This record gives sequence, structure tokens and C-alpha cells, in this order.
Amino acid sequence: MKAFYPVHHHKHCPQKDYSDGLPGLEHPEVPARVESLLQGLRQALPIELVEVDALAHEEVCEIHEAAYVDFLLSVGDRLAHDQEYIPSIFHQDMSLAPQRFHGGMYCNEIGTPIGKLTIEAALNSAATAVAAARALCQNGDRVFALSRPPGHHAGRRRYGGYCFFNNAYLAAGHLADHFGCCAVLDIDYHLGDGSLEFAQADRPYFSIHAEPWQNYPHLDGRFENSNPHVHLYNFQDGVDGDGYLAILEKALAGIRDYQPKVLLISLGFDALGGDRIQDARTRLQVDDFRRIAQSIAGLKLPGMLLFEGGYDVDRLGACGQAFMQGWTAV
Ligand code: OKP
Ligand code: ZN
Repeated sequence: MKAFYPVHHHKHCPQKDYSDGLPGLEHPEVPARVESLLQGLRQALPIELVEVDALAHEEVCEIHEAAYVDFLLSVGDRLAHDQEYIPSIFHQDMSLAPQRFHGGMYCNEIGTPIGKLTIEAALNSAATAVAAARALCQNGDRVFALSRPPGHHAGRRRYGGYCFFNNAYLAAGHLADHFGCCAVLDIDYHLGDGSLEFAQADRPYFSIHAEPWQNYPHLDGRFENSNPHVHLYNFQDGVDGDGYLAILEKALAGIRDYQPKVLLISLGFDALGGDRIQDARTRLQVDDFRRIAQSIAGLKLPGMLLFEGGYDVDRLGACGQAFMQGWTAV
């Protein structure tokens, strides 16, 4: 299987995370995540690594507002290599304020610092999504985008939740144009509040996630979004593998109703029990990712896997390995 690797991802190395209303914690979205995952994938099956060096500047403008992209590109210019930008003032519209304040209208939280080379890495991450989607269109039956930083919290003009560009919907757009309906299934622990902005009939969004008031983004997409192509499934505190699989079956039934031609999986591994990101604990075990993948593979669709969250660096490889075992078993 081809795996698309963002060669610039190391340039994004956020320092402090202020997500919890506490003094800054060591940031969990670290470069080692990708390396650990890749190592695990290699243990499950032969991987043809495709090193992606491109920056998807033009492509991200297909789904993100131009002024938003321009703003993100400008942030690094003002920073030294060891500095990070976090907006300090937040309002709906700050377009009349000096540009360095504009982060406050493009972001609602303070856990997603931008370093000098962060946006270069984020564009490179988006480029892996595009490259993987193109490969799937050409010949593939299955591809993996090792995107980092992740993307499912990034909206048309909003970054946050460690995300800058919506890798999943960038790819889904290409896949839907080529194949017809592309179902997006997001199994990251968190609701992809960015992704749901992009859902439409030929690219519906299905997400299985922890209760979103209690967990990031601390807002339930349903309250703000009446899009009929957004399908949200919460699991409860303490959910185990069996409980999760029962919810997954419901989501898969919803996906089948669309008769999609291709599937994109926003693949986070942070639903694993013990992942430090969880504000409500699950009891999923590594092997549950094998069962999850096997259920999804029952759709028998060409599929693209795209890395989102997952912060237990020591067990990410094992999760990736388990997922691939299930994914290739059908
Ligand atoms: C990004 B992705 C919990 C802190 C949560 C923000 C989480 C962003 C998750 N104590 N901080 O969806 O994995
Ligand atoms: Zn997550």
C-alpha cells in the first residue's frame, strides 16, 4: 500500500498547549506521532512510502477563504524560529485591525500555536492528502495519507484544535469529482467541527466521537448546523469496543444509504483508552481498532485513510498495525 509522507512535518513542533484553562502543558501534537504510526503500519503490510515535498497552496484555496490563507501565510514572517503566535483578542470581524490581530477572528481557542514554519508544514500535510487522493483516482484501491498536522477541526476560515487546513475535505473533493459520492467517516475521538462545514450530498460527513460539550470542541455541531449531510454519533463515557462497534454499525448503515463510490476515513487513534487527550475516558483497546477496520472494510469500497489525532505515541504504532490488519482482512 502507498503511504504518503509529509517530509516537512517536523518543522511544526508546537511547544505549549493551553487547551484546559491551566498553565501551558507540553503540547501533545508532536512529530514523533507520525513516525510511530508509520513503524506500526510497516509491521502489518508492505508500505511503499511516497515522500511528499509539495506545499498545497493553490489547493487549500479551493476550500479555504483566500484572506484566511493569506493571513496564515503571513504569521511566520513576524516570528523568530523559537517564537509562536497565539491570538490575544477574539472578535467576529477584526478586518480593520492590523493584520497581526486577525488570528482572533480566525480562531476560537489558544491551544494551536503557530511557529515560524508551521504553515509550511500544514501546507505539506494538505499536499499528502491531495497526492493520496490523486493516486487513488488513478489506480488505487487503498492509500494512506500520513498527514500531520491534522485537519478535521479546520473550517473554511477557522483554525484550531491543532488543525490549519482541512485535509479530509480537500481529498474528499478530489475523490467526489472523480468517483462520485465520497463518504467521509471520521473516527477520531473528537467531533470534526471543521469538516462538517464542508459536507454536501456527494461528500456526506459521518463522525463518531465523544460527547462534544464535555470534550473538545466543547460545542455540539448540531446546534449550529442543520446540514442534512452531517451525521453525528456520540459515544458515552466509558464506552468499550463492543459499545463502539454497535455505534459504528449505525454509522455504516447511514453511509450505505448514500451508495457511495469511495470512502475517506479521517483516522484518529485518540479513542484508544488511556490517550491523555480524553476528557471522558473510553475503554477501547488496541485490538478494537482491528475490529473497527474490519467492520468498515465490509463496505467494500476503494478507500483512503487519512491520519488525524492520536496522542499516545508509544501505542500509535500498535493501533496502526491493528487497524491495517482489520482493513486488509476483508
Ligand atoms: C485535535 B484532534 C483535553 C485537551 C484538548 C484540544 C484537543 C484537540 C484535538 N484535556 N485539547 O481532533 O485530535
Ligand atoms: Zn482527536
